[in-house]
Amino acid sequence: MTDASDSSVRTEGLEELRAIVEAELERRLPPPESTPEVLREPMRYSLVAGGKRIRPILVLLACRACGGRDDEALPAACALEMIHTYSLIHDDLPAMDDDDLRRGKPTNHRVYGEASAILAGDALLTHAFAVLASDTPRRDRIPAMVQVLAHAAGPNGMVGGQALDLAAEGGETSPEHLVEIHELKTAALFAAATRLGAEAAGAEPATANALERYGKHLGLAFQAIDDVLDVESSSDVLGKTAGKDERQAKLTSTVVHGVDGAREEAARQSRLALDAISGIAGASTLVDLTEQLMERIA
Ligand code: GRG
Repeated sequence: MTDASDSSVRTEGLEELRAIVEAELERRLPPPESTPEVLREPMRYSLVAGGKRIRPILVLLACRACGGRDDEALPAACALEMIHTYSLIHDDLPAMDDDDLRRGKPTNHRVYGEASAILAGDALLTHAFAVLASDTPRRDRIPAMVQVLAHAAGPNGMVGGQALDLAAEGGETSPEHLVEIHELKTAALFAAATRLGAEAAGAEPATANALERYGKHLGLAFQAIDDVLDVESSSDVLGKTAGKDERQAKLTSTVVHGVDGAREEAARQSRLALDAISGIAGASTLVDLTEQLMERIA
């Protein structure tokens, strides 16, 4: 395990952080002996399918920034990635975005059928809370962490954002409505990631609040870049279908601001993110991560 005083943290690349997360995700799937294989297999298919693992990496880095250890943050990191993965499985269903490609592979329902994909998503969502509540070492922080995760994933967070996103197709294009959707659909999980990392380390409220604010602005920047990449990149590079937002008449940053304006908005949000953590001495890796995410091509 790495602790915050280890100077190699500064130079550790995203690949190493990803490898830590990958190993833990596999380990924290429900056990094969007590889980129906017809359910475990589609859960595992999407969970270990790759992906950038940005949200769990944010949990780890926020925890380290507060002086915490990786083992304190890993249950929350895995729980968050399980919830994110469930959301992707359900988002790809025919009733929602009806997509064939995710993380460079056929979508869950294309491989296992719609019913199994719905159940795999349901099971990942529920199992996430079991992992968080059972495995988090700082037992006193668990109630607060469960609340953070539930709030970010539910009707006042990601699911609420998805509902507004679907309802906005072909409708009103105001910047205010766009921000409302992006805050819920994307930034809520990013803010939860950094808050959970802080809580896992037992951080003071002011530090946890600053990290949460960082996560929210980073999430808004991330979504603006995501909208640009949907226009400018290809399905091969992204590992998911490019150009879909326009075909589905989605309300995106590029619709509201244009491509250049969306990049400017991403830069503005990333500056706000960095401002939020400027007083946290251990946050230099989050500064590096912010810069890398602004330059991402996939
Ligand atoms: C179906 C409840 C429900 C929610 C769906 C996450 C989501 C809400 C929909 C997916 C579509 C989308 C564009 C969401 C915005 C958040 C986002 C950019 C997701 C993709 O996250 P990445 O790029 O994906 O981190 P990987 O595959 O790298 O993990």
